Amino acid sequence: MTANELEKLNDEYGIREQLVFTDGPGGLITAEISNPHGEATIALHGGHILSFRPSGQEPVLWLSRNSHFTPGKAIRGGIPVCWPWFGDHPTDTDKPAHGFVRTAVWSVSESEKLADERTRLKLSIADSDETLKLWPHRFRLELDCTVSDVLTTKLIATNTGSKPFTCGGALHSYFNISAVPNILIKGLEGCAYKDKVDQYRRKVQDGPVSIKRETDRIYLDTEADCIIEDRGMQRKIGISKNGSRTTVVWNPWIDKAQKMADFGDDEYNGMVCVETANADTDVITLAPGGTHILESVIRVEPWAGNV
Ligand code: TA6
Repeated sequence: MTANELEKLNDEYGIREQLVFTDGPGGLITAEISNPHGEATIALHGGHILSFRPSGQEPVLWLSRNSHFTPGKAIRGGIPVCWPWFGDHPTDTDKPAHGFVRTAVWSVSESEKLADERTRLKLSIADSDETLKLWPHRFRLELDCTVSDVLTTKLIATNTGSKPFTCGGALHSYFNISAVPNILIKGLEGCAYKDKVDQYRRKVQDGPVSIKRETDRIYLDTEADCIIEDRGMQRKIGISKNGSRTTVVWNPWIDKAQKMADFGDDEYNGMVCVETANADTDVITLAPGGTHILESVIRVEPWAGNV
């Protein structure tokens, strides 16, 4: 984007003392949001929330020090938008994992200074010749994000075509933690899940989730809120959701981390993914003109820990 285009973007959507568009990492255009309640950075590349920090708190989202910030490549960390499928394409593994919107450039469609100084930004993307080659459906996808001491993110999918389509998706959130031995993830007790590190065997979650090895679990038919209790940081991260029946918990552990160029060898210990999704048997079908909203609400809750 030229300096002139960036200036026009700020003229149209910038908000004095709250929201400015700038050349971010790798020259990607990012929205820098800061208000009295918190701050966030959102890249137009992928509609990707890179960071979120409530005032007075440590960063809530994790971002790899080795992440790419390159057109056409996914960013490692923050909240990747996985759509219109989660994970590998159901029938063609030559297609990009987690769909194609996280590596495409989104447009700014709205910005707003809300009551009591909260900040709202809406990005959007629609079908194109490129997307139609990968997925033969017309769509509009919007990321509607409100930043305060809470990060509210809505992924709004609309079928703008003339035939129904079925889609999965996720807000694939990476969370910043003190160390994996210090955390418990609560909310998924008793939920059925598919264990990707054990040949997708179906299991039932017994008690809170702790991370002691590579963990990659697709919890199905759950609308439950989750809480990451981190006794190392003496904080809890609350993740509530709407329009989502799948929660995915992922930590690559050592071997997988070492195999990923965009993931530091030792970084597995400082992160965990708790993803707000619709995947596997929870995918959704949209009729022509239909809309679906996948929402996640992320907040830091006071520590009253006894873990
Ligand atoms: O959400 C967990 C997962 O599906 C893992 O299986 C792992 O592949 C992770 O997503 C990251 O995928 P990515 O394509 O971003 O490397």
